[in-house]
Amino acid sequence: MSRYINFLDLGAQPLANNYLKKRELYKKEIKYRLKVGIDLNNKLVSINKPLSSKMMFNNSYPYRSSMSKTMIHSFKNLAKIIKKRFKPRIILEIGSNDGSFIKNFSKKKTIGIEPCSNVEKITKRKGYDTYPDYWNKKTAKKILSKKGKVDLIYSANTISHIEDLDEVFKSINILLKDDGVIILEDPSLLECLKRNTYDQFYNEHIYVFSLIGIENVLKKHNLKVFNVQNLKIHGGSNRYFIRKKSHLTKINSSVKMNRDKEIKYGLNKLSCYNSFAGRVKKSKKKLKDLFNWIKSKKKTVIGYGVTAKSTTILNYCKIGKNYISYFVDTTLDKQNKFTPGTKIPIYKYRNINNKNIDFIFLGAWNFKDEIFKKEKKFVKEGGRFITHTPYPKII
Ligand code: JHZ
Ligand code: SAH
Repeated sequence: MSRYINFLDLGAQPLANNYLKKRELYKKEIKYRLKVGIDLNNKLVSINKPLSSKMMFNNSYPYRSSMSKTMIHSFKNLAKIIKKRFKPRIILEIGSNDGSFIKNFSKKKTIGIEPCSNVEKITKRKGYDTYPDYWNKKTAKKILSKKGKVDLIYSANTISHIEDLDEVFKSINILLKDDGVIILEDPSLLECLKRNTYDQFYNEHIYVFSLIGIENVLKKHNLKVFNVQNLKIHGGSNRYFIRKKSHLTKINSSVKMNRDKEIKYGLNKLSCYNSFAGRVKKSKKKLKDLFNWIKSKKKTVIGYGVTAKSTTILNYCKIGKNYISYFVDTTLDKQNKFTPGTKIPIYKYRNINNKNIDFIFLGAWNFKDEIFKKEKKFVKEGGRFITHTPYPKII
């Protein structure tokens, strides 16, 4: 029997990555009620009514991994580790997006699975073997018949986007060699709660995983985590190294350490999530107060990096054009469009000019180090940033 309990209500939300064209501004947007809950049986935290994959991931998907140097470096470093430690002959990536990870390997060694054909094409054009498919048993069997079993399966920021986790791991078990390795990487629930980053919840993030949640899912598929790496990426992510139970040799001490850390924080108890929900409500009020104060001083705010996460913040806190004049972003498919729900214009990123801008709201707060490095001049000339994490403040 499921023991799923809602603990957070983030209100009516549009599709997080559905940037609006000018002609769509007066059309009714699809909205859904974003609630978050926990299944107390397996400790999986998820949004309560996931939308279909086809609705979210199709041939007009705008997200490109390559838009941040931080991601490019992270993928490059991981590729080095993989080559050195696991020496795989064939690697499969689930959710390969624009090829930012697989481009670190030779073309003969990789297979990419990416259902958004507009993005998949980018990698295919570079000569990589990619498939415009969703990851499931049918896809796994197709690859098996064409290529045989693979040595390593990598997936970053993707498994958390797929509702049926049993199907994910059954499909992995079809294609992975018995002594193969799985590496998964997703935002950490512990960091999300610690940093009050409630914006990790939106329609695409069906789950925000903890190690204890992941372990409960893997158990059913005879898979086991043998190492956990804590990463700074996306405001704190975990990289899980997994093997088939039958071929497990050693379990790194990081697994127990992370499990203990999560249990000590209370991730196995509902009370921990209820206090998080309380902090989120306070965060909303504080952010709104901050924006109102800035407005009363007649200062100008723009947004920097329009993210799926910022869709949640802006719609939950009801921050629209009256508070943020426009966003800038380097992603071609987001430019000259408008933010979902709040309809704030999005422009191509150009050098920031202090003359007309007093504050920058960090939509891409997860890349703040990269952005601060780029915008030294703005700060030197008196410009300031606004963030909502760990609590709303001016930096
Ligand atoms: P970023 C997306 O989330 C959606 P989002 C998805 N669900 C997910 O899990 C993660 O990605 C992986 C821009 N930018 O990565 C680029 C600049 O303009 O936080 C991006 O549009 N200038 C699949 O949307 C955005 O910010 C810069 O200097 O929350 C960052 O988006 C930098 C560094 C970024 O993902
Ligand atoms: N791995 C990249 C991209 C993350 S974006 C990175 O970490 O930056 C998530 C990607 O997963 C999207 O490109 C999306 O199309 C893909 N995706 C979503 N559902 C999927 C599914 N069921 N099977 C395979 N890929 C999926």
